[in-house]
Amino acid sequence: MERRNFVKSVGLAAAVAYVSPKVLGNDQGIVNSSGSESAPAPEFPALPFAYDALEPYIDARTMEIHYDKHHRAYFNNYVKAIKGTPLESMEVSDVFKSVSKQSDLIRNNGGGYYNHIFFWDSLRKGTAGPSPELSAALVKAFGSFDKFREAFSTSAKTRFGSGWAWLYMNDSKALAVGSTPNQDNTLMDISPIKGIPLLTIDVWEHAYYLKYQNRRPEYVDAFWNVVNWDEVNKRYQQAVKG
Ligand code: MN3
Repeated sequence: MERRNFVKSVGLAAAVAYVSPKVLGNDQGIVNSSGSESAPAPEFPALPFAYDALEPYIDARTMEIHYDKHHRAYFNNYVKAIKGTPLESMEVSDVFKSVSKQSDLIRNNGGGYYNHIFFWDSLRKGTAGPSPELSAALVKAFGSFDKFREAFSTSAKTRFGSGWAWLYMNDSKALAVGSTPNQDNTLMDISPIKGIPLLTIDVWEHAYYLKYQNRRPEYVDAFWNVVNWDEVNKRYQQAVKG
């Protein structure tokens, strides 16, 4: 399955895509007693770049462990947690809309599954910057691009403990920044900051400790060298339309 299709399955677009049961082995796609096939589990998404693609800002060893151990564990635990439940046929982004009614297992692992995909797609070296439309919206909300960057960075640097900082479009269609604890995100009904996410940074220690140790501010400052503005611009366009 193409990565593009997978991204749709976690709710960044409309369609749901599944890996064929054959690929996953014989415990998937089992025909139940009513004769209908249960939903096969989604496939763990490929990392959209090589482990060393973001060097020296984010090192290859960190990327490998972060993706292959941390992200994979959230994914596996989420798939296990929803197995045999009505959530199995739902996009994870739709599960977030009423995640307050779900277990912590689903909230934390669903968040970890989704947030990391969103984070990987937020990262790439060498993109040009915000589009004229996004730039105008950032200036409107924050006064200038530099003030936006400062607000986002401060949010990331000051999030106590583990979590994420976000640029998002709130319900009034204005851009805002803020942070969420643990694996929460702005799509969750339990989040005090709500809206369509546009850009994120993971500030869990596992995202930077090998290279930066306790120096989270250095990692946050380095992050700006690898923001995938092409993706952020695209998300902004979609958010404005939606
Ligand atoms: Mn992480």
